[in-house]
Amino acid sequence: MKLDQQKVFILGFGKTGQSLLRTTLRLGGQCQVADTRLLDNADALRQQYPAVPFHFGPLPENLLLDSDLLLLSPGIAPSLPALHKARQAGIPVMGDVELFGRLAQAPIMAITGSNGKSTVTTLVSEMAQAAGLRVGTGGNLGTPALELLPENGPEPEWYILELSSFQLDACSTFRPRVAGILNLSPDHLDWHGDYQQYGAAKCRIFQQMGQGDILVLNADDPFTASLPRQVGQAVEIRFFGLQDRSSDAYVDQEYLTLRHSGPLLPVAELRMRGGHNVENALAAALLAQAAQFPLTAVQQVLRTYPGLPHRLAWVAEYQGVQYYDDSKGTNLGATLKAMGGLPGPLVMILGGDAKGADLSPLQEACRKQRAAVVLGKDADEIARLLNGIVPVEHANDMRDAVQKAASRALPGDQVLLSPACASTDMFRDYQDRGQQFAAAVRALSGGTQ
Ligand code: UMA
Ligand code: ADP
Repeated sequence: MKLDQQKVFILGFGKTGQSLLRTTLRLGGQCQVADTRLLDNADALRQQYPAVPFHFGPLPENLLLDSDLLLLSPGIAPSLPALHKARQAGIPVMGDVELFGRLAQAPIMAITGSNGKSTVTTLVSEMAQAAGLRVGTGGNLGTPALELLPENGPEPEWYILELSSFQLDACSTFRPRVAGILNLSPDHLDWHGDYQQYGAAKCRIFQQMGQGDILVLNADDPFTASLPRQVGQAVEIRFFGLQDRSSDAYVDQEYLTLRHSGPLLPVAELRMRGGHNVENALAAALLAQAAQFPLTAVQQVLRTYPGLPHRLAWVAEYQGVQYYDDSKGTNLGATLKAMGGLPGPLVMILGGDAKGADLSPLQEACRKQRAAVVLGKDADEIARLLNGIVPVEHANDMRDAVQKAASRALPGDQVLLSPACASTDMFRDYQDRGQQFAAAVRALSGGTQ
């Protein structure tokens, strides 16, 4: 693919925008960049790329109309007026994953879903590496897909990508050879407009798949279980499902089992904890099998991989109370799973940016819990929901939240940070939120922060 002399406009200049700029300059494009924020490092960027015009701040509606191609960062919502106008004018638009798919030669495995993506992507990548394969792993997980393309030298044997609904929404010809949709529950509704469009974006993962390709779906999830009628006939579908023995991966007599290979290992030997991680293990094993990674590597990783930080991670015990960090619980579905993974009673720390979601199912989930502490942008809304169901306290920051949670908890309880909300209204990101939680927990016992 060449972009010689083409006028390319890149929207958003975070990690992805930078990968788009490096790639399109290499392909010969004449690039401009716009970011609707006033970036602190604007001067440094202008010095680094003297030939590239940068636009910072609100976008004039006609700014993009003289372009041959628009390249989108995932965070750019379709409702942006300048983008809408450019689309109406017929200017081609694509995201970084679409561009990546056009440039990559090696086979691609792509994983999406509302929850469990990072865990499953990391597990499969570890399995491939344990088998001695060279893989490029990234996407929504952190490293932009385009950064995985080698400038010189051979490509990896597989690319393994975690993909968000934002990234998939901007795909049109992207074709993974193996793909997985893990589950669907409401998230990012402010960006997509509604649940149906959110689901439709996820479905773009299989729309170009064909002969010889394999799609892994969750038999226990109503959305993914209903997908086969939308999938092209040439695509082979394989299901994972906790108890369903007609699935291709399931649990039988306490063993994780693959239908075509037999028992893998006892559930009790899985290093990661929680029922949702049994699902993640089944999904990862099925994806690895679809890509023909050796089963010994699959077993080895499931036995040893401890799980990613900030996913239902035990932090400390203080005065008989266990503290858990599930800061990556950024939507309702994730938080409900995390709550179900602990015995309770729980003191919940909830709140942040709910992204337009209806969090009312928290009422039922909190009914038998000890208390809730709320913070962040949607704290008032969550407090209103839980009023009369469980004692609720407001907190100003994470330290305050942990102190209030500690004063409510009784010996034997667990304090769980699983906010059901994004973090960026108060924290740099979910990692920062989880680290502040752990520091505040340590401070309870007089430890340094
Ligand atoms: N920007 C605008 N206008 C907008 C929105 C954003 O100009 O309307 C600008 C911001 O000012 C900022 C830049 O765009 O300078 C940021 O771009 P971005 O939001 O697309 O984020 P990146 O830094 O490129 O990171 C993205 C993903 N972020 C989002 O989808 C929001 C990262 O996922 C991903 O790891 C990275 O690409 C590499 O692929 C993060 C995420 O929160 C972890 N993802 C969501 C999730 O997991 O729920 C989808
Ligand atoms: P994602 O990358 O999709 O956000 P992660 O693997 O980072 O998923 O897990 C994020 C959170 O989602 C975890 O902290 C946990 O609360 C929840 N979770 C993980 N796996 C699942 C699953 N299979 N089903 C539902 N919730 C899950």
